[in-house]
Amino acid sequence: PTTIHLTDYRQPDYLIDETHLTFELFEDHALVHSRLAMRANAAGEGGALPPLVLHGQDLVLQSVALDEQALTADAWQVDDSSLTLQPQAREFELAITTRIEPQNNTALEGLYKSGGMFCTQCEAEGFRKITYYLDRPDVMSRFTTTVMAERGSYPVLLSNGNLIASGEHEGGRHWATWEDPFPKPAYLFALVAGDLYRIDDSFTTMSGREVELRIYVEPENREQCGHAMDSLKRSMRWDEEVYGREYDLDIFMIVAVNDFNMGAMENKGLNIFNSSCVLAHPDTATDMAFQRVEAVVAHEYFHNWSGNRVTCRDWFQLSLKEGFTVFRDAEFSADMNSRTVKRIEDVTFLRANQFAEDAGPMAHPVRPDSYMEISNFYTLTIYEKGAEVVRMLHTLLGAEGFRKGTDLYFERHDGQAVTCDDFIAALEDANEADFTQFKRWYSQAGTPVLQVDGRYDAASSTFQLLCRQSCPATPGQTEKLPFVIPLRLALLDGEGREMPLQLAGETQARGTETVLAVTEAEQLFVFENVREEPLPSLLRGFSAPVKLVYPYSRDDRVFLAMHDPDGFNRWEAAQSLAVDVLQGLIGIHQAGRPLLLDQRLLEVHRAVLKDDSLDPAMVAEILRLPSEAYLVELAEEADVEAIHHVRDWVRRELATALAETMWSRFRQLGDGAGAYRADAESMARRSLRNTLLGYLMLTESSEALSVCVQQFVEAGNMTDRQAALVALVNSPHEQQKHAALEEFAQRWNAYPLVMDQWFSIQAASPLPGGLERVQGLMKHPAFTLRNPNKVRALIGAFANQNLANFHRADGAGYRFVADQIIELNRLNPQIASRMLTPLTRWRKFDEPRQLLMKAELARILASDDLSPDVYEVVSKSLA
Ligand code: HT7
Ligand code: ZN
Repeated sequence: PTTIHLTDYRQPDYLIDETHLTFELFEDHALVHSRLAMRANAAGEGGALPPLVLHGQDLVLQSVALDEQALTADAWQVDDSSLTLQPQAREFELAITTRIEPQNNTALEGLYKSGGMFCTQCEAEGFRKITYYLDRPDVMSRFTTTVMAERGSYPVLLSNGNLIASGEHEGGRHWATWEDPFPKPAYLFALVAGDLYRIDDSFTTMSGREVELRIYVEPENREQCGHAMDSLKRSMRWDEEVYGREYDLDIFMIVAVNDFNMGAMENKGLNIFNSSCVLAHPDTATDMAFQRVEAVVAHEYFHNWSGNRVTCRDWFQLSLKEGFTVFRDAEFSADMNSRTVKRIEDVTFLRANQFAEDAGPMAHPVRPDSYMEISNFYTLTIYEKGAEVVRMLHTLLGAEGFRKGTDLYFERHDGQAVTCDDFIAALEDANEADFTQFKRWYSQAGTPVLQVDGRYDAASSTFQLLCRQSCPATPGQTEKLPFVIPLRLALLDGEGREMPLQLAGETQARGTETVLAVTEAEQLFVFENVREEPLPSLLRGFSAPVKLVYPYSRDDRVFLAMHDPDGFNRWEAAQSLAVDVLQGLIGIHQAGRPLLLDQRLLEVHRAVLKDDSLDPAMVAEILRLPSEAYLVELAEEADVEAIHHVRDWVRRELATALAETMWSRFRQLGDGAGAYRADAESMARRSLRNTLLGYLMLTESSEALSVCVQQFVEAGNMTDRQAALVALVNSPHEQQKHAALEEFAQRWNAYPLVMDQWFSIQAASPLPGGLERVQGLMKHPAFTLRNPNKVRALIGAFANQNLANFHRADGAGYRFVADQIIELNRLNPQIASRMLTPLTRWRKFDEPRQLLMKAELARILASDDLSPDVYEVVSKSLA
């Protein structure tokens, strides 16, 4: 595979003003007829016309006509990836017919079949698997699409935009024509044909237009769409209120499919969703699934402006739409639920996963410089770090300034394909700001380290904060220049109250919380009139995606965990205390000395458990110890056995010592009876109660076991039932565990998404014999490597969430995952490539494990017919 560089970007030689597509769909093939109104892009007449090079892959070319004249085969050249011909005029009509086989498309890119339905996935470069085209985001065209299929099996025929005509053909076939008035790049094209049930609703926009809302699902899922529809309406309202963005077509459709490589796709007017991100019913979906549906529906809807109306010039700019849209959906979720808890969840995820990516062999800037396979760059860096970068801009400008900037961005670039620089320029111009240095966040990879030291001088009543920043080397980038790091902070007095902030050299006081912009490698900030030695509360709300180092003692962390008025930093203090305690104990365990729990951690947990004023979801977050993945990320060399052993030991110690307090809080939270409610308060209650159940089961008391079994049997919703199942599966109670697993599988075997949970719970269980259990489950009739959700549920959960078993010292876990990747490489390269991530992290582990992991990567590299997706990740991770 070749490497594509950002610096090689050139404008397209030709543009496509109109795209007319006709699809004839059959069981064993599809014919795609395209008619393109094209013109040369270069200004002016004169000069030779360049050759027209269209993208195309896995296509059988049937015919080509230029201005209605059929061409003979000597007038074009075709290879694996393109069709080249020579236009004779600056403006012309090109007509092409291709033949494809959607029923054999297991890569789920282009036009494929999911169950009995035809559907498409064109981002990033899937359209070229449908027909020859200029498949690049800066070529925007008005699409008209006719879909023809047999009426009995495919009564519903959909594409982007508005339905403008439909009719019958002889022999039981029918057709429908859709017209999308908005020019769009090919990656936003969509088509669906199937036997689907339709749920209808409507939304009146802020200007009073009525929009038809439709969700299409397989008929048996029709009761599971209410939450997605509510989420959609709330998203539409929120985008009007917060960003002034109104929906533009008369119809908005969502279709749920079972086989999908990612979460969902924002095709114009016709979003296609992984069914896991649409369907939610209390009987079958957990609270987490409800929240994911809400977030993904919002995310895809928000793309209508941040992505569709204003799109990316090239794929190096992917974070322009993804980072911004993740930021928008995170703010939406924060407004719909608890803001602090949402932030805690996102920061936890970022630190355990994106930080690891930024420190690994695939590390890349938010705007990468090069790639081999763009599908590999739908990463946590593009999405989550990209969203943090937008969040920092929001922090620096304030909500009002940020809104002025986004208004200008949407107004200035509506209908265009633009760059991250254009986004920044709009924010700058609307605010008279200068983000030249800030833009280093787009070009430099790696997680910066922000080292802060504080010194109080009682004589002068000053408090000095010395900030030093650095950023580790990443592939291709050894030296980094200083970033702009927004540091939100307060100074707390001995009672935990925020003190007034007065910076030396400034006349205006800054209130009791401020944001400092750290811009130098080393920078001193001096606060004056500080009446007593403060304890700083730093990086509040995780105001920048950095690793903060401050010489807090454990007592300082306890104090902040108990007193910081900022909820996020209270959690952060408890979390960092737990990290410190766990890291200390890991060292003690490695030295073969007996473990002893620091009582301060226990007392913090006891105090929050007893604090009725705290949101129960916050209590649950504080009680949840740092994950094994995060501890691996923080370690220089991760000792998997020690990490697993010590974390498990601390959980048991906490459970034993706090059993009484936990029982009383557990009972006080009620038994979950009564109608299920998906509101934040009810979810918070279930979250804490089930966290406590997990702890109480560690005490191995018969009472805990019977409460857990009872909850499993009697639960009125999937959240409680699943929490009980997890606790049983991870317990030593073999009989109850097997009975529960059996009962669960029997009851839910007709529900693929519930069975995904069943696979995943078992795959993630750290008890010995995990690999053999997973190997056994691969043979279960509900499992198939062809369905990405199943692969993620079983192989993904095993490799990412089951540290103890995946990293077995004999390397059998690695061998198993490598075998699956080799098989998946044939079927679905995108999914194969994603499954590689845990193996690419080999540098984190001890030498024997490094050798075993590298050997598996080398075996994959040597296997036949390697896709560019897998090749890129394996070769870069071994480099
Ligand atoms: N913009 C969408 C990206 C996407 C995708 C990319 C590669 C392969 C398959 C895919 N399915 C969806 C999703 C989003 O961020 O909204
Ligand atoms: Zn997106």
